[in-house]
Amino acid sequence: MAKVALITGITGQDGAYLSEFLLKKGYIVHGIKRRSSLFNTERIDHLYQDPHVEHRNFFLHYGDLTDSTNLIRIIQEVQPDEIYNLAAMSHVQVSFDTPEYTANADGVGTLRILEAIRLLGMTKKTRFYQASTSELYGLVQEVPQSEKTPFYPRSPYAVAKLYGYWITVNYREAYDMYACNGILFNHESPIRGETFVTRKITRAVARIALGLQDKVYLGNMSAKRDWGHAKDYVKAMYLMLQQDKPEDFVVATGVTTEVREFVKLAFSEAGIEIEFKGEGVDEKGYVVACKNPEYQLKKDKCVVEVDPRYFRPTEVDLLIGDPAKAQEKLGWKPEYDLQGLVKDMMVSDLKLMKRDKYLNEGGYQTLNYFE
Ligand code: NDP
Ligand code: GDR
Repeated sequence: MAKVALITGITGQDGAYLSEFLLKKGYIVHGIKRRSSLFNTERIDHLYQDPHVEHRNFFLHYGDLTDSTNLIRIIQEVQPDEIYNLAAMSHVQVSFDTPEYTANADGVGTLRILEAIRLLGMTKKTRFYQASTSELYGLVQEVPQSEKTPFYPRSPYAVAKLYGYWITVNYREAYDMYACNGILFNHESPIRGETFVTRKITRAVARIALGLQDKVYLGNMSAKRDWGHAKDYVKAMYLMLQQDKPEDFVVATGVTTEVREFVKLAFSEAGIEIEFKGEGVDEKGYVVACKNPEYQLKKDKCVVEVDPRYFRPTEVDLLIGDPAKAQEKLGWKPEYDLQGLVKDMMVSDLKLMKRDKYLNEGGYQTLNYFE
């Protein structure tokens, strides 16, 4: 019998990669998507199956983490062997604008699913994965951060996720459920949301190279993140649910990099060398050399500026994870390093922006905002 998985947040970056991964493993995959006034399934459209076709293995259900009865009904109908709770208002800066909603969806939303499993009498059948985050560490206590490092969340998002983390631990201990937290450090990809810093950078670099835009405005370029590839990280989620007993795991590369270094690497993938001058809000990035004859960028052109609107009320300065436990117990090993990640994202965004340029030249409007 094929295993059945239910993925919340299936339309997001991780939901899309996890769906592909589980389908390849022979799972029947169900996902919860939100109703929206426009189609919001671009990342999983290649997996879509017409409801009129027989022998489907991919199903979508309308739902929302803020709606208990909806979640109970879907879980009862689907009878999943595994639930991956990936749905969340996942943008740290936006959580300062929508703190109450973020608490409801990211914090209480986790409780709603756990409680649905319990009320339906499925605690022995259904294994549960919670998308916890390195944002829990927040204010630096120690590095590298491991499963034993104390938490100090620094945003409404991280505080909501702290509730999600502990309620998962509590249901595991109180009801003997197979429930785990994956404490995942930042992971990116060509389908990363356009407003997270890596994707904002790779899209902007591609647009600057192609002459579609002049420069990119960023916030705190001194922040350091441990960036991996989402394709590698969804494998760790799956592995966490295949063990003899449920445990929490850090998933990270163990390498940390400044935002400004990521900017340099992205430009470098396009054959453009840049250097930063100045400090704080006056720091700017200038072209040193453009080795790709396809792009017309002059030396000394300013291509990066700081805009304080992207500063956060409280920032997480340094994240670097210790993936030793995941490597030892799960046998997890990433295939991509940072260079490979940046290359994958740049190849994809250059292709996408060439398409946009072509469309613009034909008189069609394309997405051109960067908030
Ligand atoms: P995305 O923002 O790409 O995807 C989030 C998903 O959640 C989308 O499908 C979104 O739907 C859905 N969603 C948002 N709010 C609700 C709601 N109220 N009810 C139902 N669905 C909702 O995030 P990622 O794929 O990058 O991350 C997956 C999870 O992992 C998130 O929980 C995130 O917080 C967490 N995480 C991510 C890390 C990363 O670096 N990517 C690191 C650590 C943790 P829609 O498409 O309609 O917006
Ligand atoms: P993060 O990711 O907050 O770590 O959360 P993000 O890419 O938004 O920010 C990373 C760092 O870059 C700095 N930064 C900017 N960030 C954005 N978005 N836009 C900018 O212009 C900019 N300039 C500098 C930020 O200040 C920050 O320090 C991500 C999300 O996926 C969460 O859901 C997840 O839990 C964590 O990663 C792990």
